[in-house]
Amino acid sequence: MALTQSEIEQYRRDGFTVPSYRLPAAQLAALREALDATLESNAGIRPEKLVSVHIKGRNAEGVVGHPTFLEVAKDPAILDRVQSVIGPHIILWGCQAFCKPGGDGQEVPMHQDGHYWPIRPLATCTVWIAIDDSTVENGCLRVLPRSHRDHTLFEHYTDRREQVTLSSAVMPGTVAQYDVVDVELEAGQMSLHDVYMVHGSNRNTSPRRRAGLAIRYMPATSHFNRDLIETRDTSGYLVDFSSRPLWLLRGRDQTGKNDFHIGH
Ligand SMILES: O=C(O)CCC(=O)C(=O)O
Repeated sequence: MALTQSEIEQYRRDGFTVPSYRLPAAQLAALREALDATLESNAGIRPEKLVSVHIKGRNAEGVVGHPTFLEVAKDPAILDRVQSVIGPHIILWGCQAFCKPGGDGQEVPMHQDGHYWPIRPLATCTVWIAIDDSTVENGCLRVLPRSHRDHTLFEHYTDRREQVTLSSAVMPGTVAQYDVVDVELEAGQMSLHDVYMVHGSNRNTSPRRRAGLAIRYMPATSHFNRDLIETRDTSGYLVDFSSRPLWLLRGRDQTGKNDFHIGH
């Protein structure tokens, strides 16, 4: 159930891959149902900003989560693929639904996730699952292949436009050498991407919704250091790492410093 050799090679070379694996139909239907319930219980929140949706009840970041997202995040078929790229010691530390409604789905400016995250050494594989078909028309994920290669954090600036989902964006000039690739996925397909890879997505001006679930896994050879980044809303919504629960899903904590009690 691991990634194939060519999928692993693409992940290492380009910073992302789209495995041949797809979610079974019943799991996809459960995800859709969970998303619908989550949209209903978070009517006051922009649906691109459903942070920590895997946490039951109203979480410290103001979102009411749903248990199905946590179930999917623990799915062995997904973990096997994550293990292929980050190794056998796996911590689940985040999960966000990015749901762009038809007609007014927000842009996610091109960025590197590493700027936001208190993980040292910086490492994470994001599994991005398409809950709806995700196409150029409805604002699919866009990536800059190979931008992860040197493990460089490029300079970012604050994007002050109101209608964007993240307010930190990579300085366009710093990544001009990379070509953009649109990652079109059918519902149930997924991509995996590296923490250093530059990515984002365009607005959804089509009539069709584009929802995706981004699940964040780090190797337990890194430390989720809650003291590094204070609770703040500088990314355009509240992010509270101080109370984020961590789940050790496979292997052992290699650092001896990760806390698996906080937030549970
Ligand atoms: O869903 C999107 O359009 C953006 C996702 C993203 O930025 C992420 O997974 O880090």
